[in-house]
Amino acid sequence: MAEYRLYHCDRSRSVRVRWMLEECGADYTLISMPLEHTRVGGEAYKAIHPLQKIPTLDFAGGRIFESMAALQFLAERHKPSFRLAPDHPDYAAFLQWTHFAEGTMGQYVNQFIGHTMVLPEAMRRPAIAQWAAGEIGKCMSLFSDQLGYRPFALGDALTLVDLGMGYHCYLLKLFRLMSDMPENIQAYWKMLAAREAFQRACAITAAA
Ligand SMILES: N[C@@H](CCC(=O)N[C@@H](CS)C(=O)NCC(=O)O)C(=O)O
Repeated sequence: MAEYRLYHCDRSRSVRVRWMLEECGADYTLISMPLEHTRVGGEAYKAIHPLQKIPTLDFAGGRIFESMAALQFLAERHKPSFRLAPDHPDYAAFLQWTHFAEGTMGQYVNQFIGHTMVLPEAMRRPAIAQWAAGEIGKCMSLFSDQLGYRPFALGDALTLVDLGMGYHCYLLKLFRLMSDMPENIQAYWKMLAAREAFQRACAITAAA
């Protein structure tokens, strides 16, 4: 049996975890299912994740269903170079931007996607989608300042911040918002999208 099982939906946050597993060269099985709002995976998946959200990373001795936590766990086990140690001068920035990806940016992305395509049409509110798109723009502008013209968010080496924010870049591209982003974000996205591990991670599965 593979070391990890990743419960996955195409284009969802599990792409982040799949990307990390690919970067790590980890041994994993992908369990792919359609992204169905509030009922992902049906009753069987409820036993794995009671909220039926994606992703879940399952392994001997545990289970994680927060994408950024899964990345951190995998970095500790397989890719310590993807995280900064507490005595590193950029450690505070590392924590700040790693959590920003889900804690701040993620909520606006959810609102935008929810009110443009995920929620049943009767529940969608264009004004909320518009507000969320504005907040996404502000978040990316702040991230653009952090990135500057360096290859990665914290400098010359890829860290978990790049997987966290890189996934959002992927969504911005899918939702045709990338061309509105600052020039350095567009260049950053192109470089991340060219990584073989990323390309394997976003390959569409039969369950789409
Ligand atoms: N903060 C969680 C978010 C998990 C989440 O909301 N996943 C979405 C897919 S990206 C989901 O499962 N949606 C199903 C639903 O809306 O019911 C993480 O980063 O893992």
